[in-house]
Amino acid sequence: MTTIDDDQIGRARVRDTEELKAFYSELEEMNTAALWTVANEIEPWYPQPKAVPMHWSYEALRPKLIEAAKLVTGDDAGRRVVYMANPGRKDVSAAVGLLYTGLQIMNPGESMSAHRHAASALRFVLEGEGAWTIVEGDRLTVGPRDFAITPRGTWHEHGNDSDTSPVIWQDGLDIPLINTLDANFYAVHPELHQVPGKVLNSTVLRHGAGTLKPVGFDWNKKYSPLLAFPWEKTYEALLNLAKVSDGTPYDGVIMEYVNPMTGGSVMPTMGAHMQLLQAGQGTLSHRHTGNVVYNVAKGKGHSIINGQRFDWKEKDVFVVPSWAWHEHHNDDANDDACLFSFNDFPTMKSLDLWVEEGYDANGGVQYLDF
Ligand code: GTQ
Repeated sequence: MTTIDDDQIGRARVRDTEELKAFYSELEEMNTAALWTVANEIEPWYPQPKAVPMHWSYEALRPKLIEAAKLVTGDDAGRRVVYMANPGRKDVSAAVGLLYTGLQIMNPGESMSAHRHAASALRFVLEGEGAWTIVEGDRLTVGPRDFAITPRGTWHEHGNDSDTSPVIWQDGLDIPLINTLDANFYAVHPELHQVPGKVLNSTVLRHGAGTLKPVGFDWNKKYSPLLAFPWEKTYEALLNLAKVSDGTPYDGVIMEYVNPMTGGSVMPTMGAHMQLLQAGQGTLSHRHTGNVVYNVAKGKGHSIINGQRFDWKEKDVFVVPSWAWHEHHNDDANDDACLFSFNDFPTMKSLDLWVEEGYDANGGVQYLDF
């Protein structure tokens, strides 16, 4: 390993002089600059995320969502969302890294118009019984703790069929990433609404069998043809896995939502997990490239992120920036806790940028060089 010291040969260590300052001004007028004035900043020794670790309390935010539902109509807002603005990433409306997340509220009987974009989206339902979303003509009905995806370019629209209670779900999108890449597009549906097929949840009926793959069905898109992942099946799978495995030292019993055709991530830019921490369980700390947005699906506990403690309970949101040390603790001695999360790991991995290191049970660091 090299020494982290910028005053060495191989790093930029030119000191300012009057002559150099004049030279820099002349370069600036020519829309140029000297690399050595920025080199150490643009080539950091290790990742320097602008986003900071953050936690948002659902209890504190829920009244604001109810207020938003009175203040603006769905039609005027497009989507009625309060989003998580990381103090270090306000420039790109990101919650962490180049990931966006927000809490969307839909009043009883309300629906939002259909649209599509080059950014990919996902939802994790927090409350309400009447939620539906139509993705490429498939009408999906979703309830609390269900996970659903809206891959890039797919027409989608959302609504709430309940007569009595609002629907609140968490949106996750790669908007800041796609905008940073200057690759975003947006379109409003010409009819404002899609005509859904007669069969509800058709992608779940076709692809939701898990270990059984339909024969004679070709799929050449880069995202999962299965668009919704119900909580009951997810929790059952975690409980079953917990019978035969302790999971990983850093995450406990953890499973990835996958594209059933490939076993890979649900979308090419974003992946998602559900993990289970046994009653009283605490994990070892690790860090890796890649950013993660969490929602507490069940239980209460705390996470330590770069030395800072964040206490969480059901429906809270928290984020772990790239390369931040993190560990999770279930603070309930009698019941398990579950964390839903989504991430940019597929982006990191497909660009060959994945690096990970962690503590072992003896407190030593398993260092993996990049
Ligand atoms: O439902 O597609 O929270 O386009 C932000 C932007 C949700 C959506 C958001 C969006 C959506």
